[in-house]
Amino acid sequence: MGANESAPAEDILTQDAHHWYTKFMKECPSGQLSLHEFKALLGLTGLSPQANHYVDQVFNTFDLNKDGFIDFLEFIAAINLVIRGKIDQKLKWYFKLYDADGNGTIDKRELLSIFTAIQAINGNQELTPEEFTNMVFQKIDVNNDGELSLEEFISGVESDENLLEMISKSFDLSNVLKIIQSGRRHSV
Ligand SMILES: [Ca+2]
Ligand SMILES: [Ca+2]
Ligand SMILES: [Ca+2]
Repeated sequence: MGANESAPAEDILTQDAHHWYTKFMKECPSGQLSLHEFKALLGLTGLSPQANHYVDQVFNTFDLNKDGFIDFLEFIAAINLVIRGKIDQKLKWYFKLYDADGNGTIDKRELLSIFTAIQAINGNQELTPEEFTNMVFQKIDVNNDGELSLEEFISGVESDENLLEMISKSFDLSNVLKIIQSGRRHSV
């Protein structure tokens, strides 16, 4: 008790957690967000199959205990990680997201499909998904086997500021957060 170390970041986090909880419960009174509600909440309906697949994958990555719902703790963990996590943690998380078949490496097809989907959601980007994918592999597939290991991915992206920025931008959740923060309701 009375530990005197100041941890402003954590104080802010506690306040935020309460704020997020209120928003979350308002949107999702059951406290368990289904995939359908998740999509409705974010206005992600009527997507192309590829974009839809990406959203499914984001949902599954958030659903840490794999029970098919995002509960408040999982929701906070995801937000927390995406907003405030250390670069390492974030990259691990992105890696998991991009490794669609979960075999522990990212191949070109996986990266291409995720960037095609992201582009479908985010709209215009400077590079086509193909150009982007090829660039990423050129830069960070160190042993040139056409697959990105977790090591290659993390050390490669970490050591390349442009790439890091592009990867971070491609998974910018600020729109999502804005929607939730504004307390938008979806029809139940
Ligand atoms: Ca869950
Ligand atoms: Ca894979
Ligand atoms: Ca490799």
